[in-house]
Amino acid sequence: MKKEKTMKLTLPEEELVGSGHLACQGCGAVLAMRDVLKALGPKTVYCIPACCWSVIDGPFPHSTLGVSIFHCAFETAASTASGLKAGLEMVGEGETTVVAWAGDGGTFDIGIQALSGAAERNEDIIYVCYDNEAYMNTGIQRSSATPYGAWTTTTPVKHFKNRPKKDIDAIMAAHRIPYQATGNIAFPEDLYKKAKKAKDIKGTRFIHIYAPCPAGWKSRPEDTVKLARLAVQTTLFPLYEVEYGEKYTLNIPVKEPKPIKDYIRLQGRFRHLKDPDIEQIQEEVNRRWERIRKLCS
Ligand SMILES: Cc1ncc(C[n+]2csc(CCOP(=O)(O)OP(=O)(O)O)c2C)c(N)n1
Ligand code: SF4
Ligand SMILES: [Mg+2]
Repeated sequence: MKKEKTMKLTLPEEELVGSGHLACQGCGAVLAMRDVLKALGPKTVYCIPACCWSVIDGPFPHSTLGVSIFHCAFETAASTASGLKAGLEMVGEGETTVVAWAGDGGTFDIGIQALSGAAERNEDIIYVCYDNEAYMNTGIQRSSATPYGAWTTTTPVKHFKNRPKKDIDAIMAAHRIPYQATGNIAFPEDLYKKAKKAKDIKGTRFIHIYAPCPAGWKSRPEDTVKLARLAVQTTLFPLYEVEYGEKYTLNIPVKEPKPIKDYIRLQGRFRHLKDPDIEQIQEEVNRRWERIRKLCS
């Protein structure tokens, strides 16, 4: 009989995400929070705008998180976090890490003005975007992070999304902030390391985490980690860091990329796509991967 391979994770065992949260089964956003909080530790304050995570946490006075949360308006994650940090400094709590934790809608779309302002001022905050590629909390509407070809309730099958995903990482690199990185829940040690590194840097830090959503992607909850891994193995979502908008480092090299079809066929949101549509997506993935590889070389 073939012996099963087992792998021991090197993450700390202490959990700051408790049981009893309100997320759907297989929610990638919860795994993202677990990995990041393990790195940041209890001396952290979160600022969460309207998104799935403002519900997942639980109704007041209960909370699944072992740290304080300030729930803010949808468009204000970065500006509220900047204010929180300034206030904490004034009362002698400047060592507390302040995190703005927002979805893709709150980051790529409605919160981008506040985020751009904070990044340009180099506010001393960590901004994390967990990207599930649509407005999930309000019923799966398309955002500018939704990929080409996807079904959502506002891009129905006959009019599937025909624009590419916005390149938020390039936008953030243009701000020349001290640190930014992409992260993925299927690579917890890489994500943990990045959050830890971000914690020790001053100024604006941005982490963009790929977080599958079975409810919105029409995927099986048990495929969440597999899908996230495939996003890296197909080079759809490369894992890299950028310092000051210039120094790019590739963290997970991919020697023989898997075909994007393997990733697409596991998700109901792409069920309507025909082979030529998938070939078009493959070409775009190859083109973008080539660009990132050049930047990282
Ligand atoms: C100004 C404003 N507009 C719209 C809403 C309604 N709303 C709440 S959460 C949400 C979707 C958030 O999407 P995203 O940021 O991607 O997070 P997700 O729900 O996917 O986790 C919307 C549209 C709101 N709360 N405030
Ligand atoms: S809708 Fe998606 S992101 Fe929101 S809790 Fe459910 S699985 Fe998580
Ligand atoms: Mg979203």
